[in-house]
Amino acid sequence: MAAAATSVVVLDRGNNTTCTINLHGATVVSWRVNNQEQLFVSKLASFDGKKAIRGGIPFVFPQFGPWSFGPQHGFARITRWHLDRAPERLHNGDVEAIFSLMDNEFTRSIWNYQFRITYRLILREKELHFHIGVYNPSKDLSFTFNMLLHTYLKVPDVRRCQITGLHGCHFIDKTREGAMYQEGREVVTVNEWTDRIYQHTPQEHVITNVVSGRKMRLHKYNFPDTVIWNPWIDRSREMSDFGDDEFPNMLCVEAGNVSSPVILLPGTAYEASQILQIIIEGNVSRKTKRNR
Ligand code: TA6
Repeated sequence: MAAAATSVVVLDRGNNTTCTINLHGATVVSWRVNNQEQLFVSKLASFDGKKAIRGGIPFVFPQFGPWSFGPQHGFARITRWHLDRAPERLHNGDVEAIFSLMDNEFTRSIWNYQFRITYRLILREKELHFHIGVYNPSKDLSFTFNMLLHTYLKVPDVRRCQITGLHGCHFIDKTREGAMYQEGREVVTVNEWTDRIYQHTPQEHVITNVVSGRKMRLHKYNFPDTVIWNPWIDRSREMSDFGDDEFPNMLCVEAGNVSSPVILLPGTAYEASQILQIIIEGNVSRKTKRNR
C-alpha cells in the first residue's frame, strides 16, 4: 500500500495552478486552475496501487476495452511508471515533467513485446499539454496497440454539457450491442447511459458547461477517435469504486486510437498529443492563433 499511495508528482505553476500525477498508471489525478479542480475523481476511487484509479486521466495502453490476454483497458494504467524528469519551470513560466514506462516482467507476462513510452506533461496558465511517444526498440518484431487518454472531466451537471465536433461521425454504440450509427446532431448531449466510440473525429472538440460554466477545448493530434462515456444510474451501481450519485458530475471525453490499432514496426516510434484548454470567453482558438 505505502509505495504506490505516496508516489505523486506535482507540477506547480503558482497562482493555485497545479497538476498532480500518481505514478500508478501515470494517472493525472488533479488539474487545478486558479484553485478550481477541472478533473473528476470518484470519492470511492482506489489508491491501493493495484486497481486503476477511478477518475482523472488514466492512460489506456496497449488495449482498449475487454482483453483476452490481460486486464480491461490494458496494463499501463495499473503499472508503476518512472519519473524521468522531475517538474521543471520553463523560461515562459510553464512547468514540465516527463514520465516513462518500459516493458518489464509483468508486462511481458501479458504482452510479450519490448516497448518504451514517454509521457511529457506541460502545465500552462489555462492549458494542460500531453505529448506521448511510443517506441518499438525491437530489431525484428512489430507490435500493434490501442492508446487512449481516458479523461474524466468534472462538470456541475452533465445534462447541461454539449460536445462539438462529432456531427456526421460514425460511432459504435456500446449501449446498443456495439451497433454502428452516424451522429446527426450538431452538438452531442448526454441524458442517459452513454458509451460511444466515435471514429475518425476532427482534431478539436469544445465541451460546454464544464467547471464554473466554462468551455473546455480538447485539441488532439494523431488520436483519430473520441470515446464519450457516462455510466448513468444502473452502470454506476455496478462499479464499487464509483458513487451511485456521482454520474451527474462527470463526463468522459477520451481521445484515442481505438477503432484502428497502430502497427509499430521495429525501430520506429509513434507520437500523439492532446491539449486541454480552458476557454476564457474572447480567447481565440488554437487554429486562429496559429494563422496569425
Ligand atoms: O471508455 C469507456 C469505457 O470503455 C466504458 O465502456 C466503461 O467500461 C469505462 O470505459 C470504464 O472502464 P473501467 O475498466 O475503468 O471500469
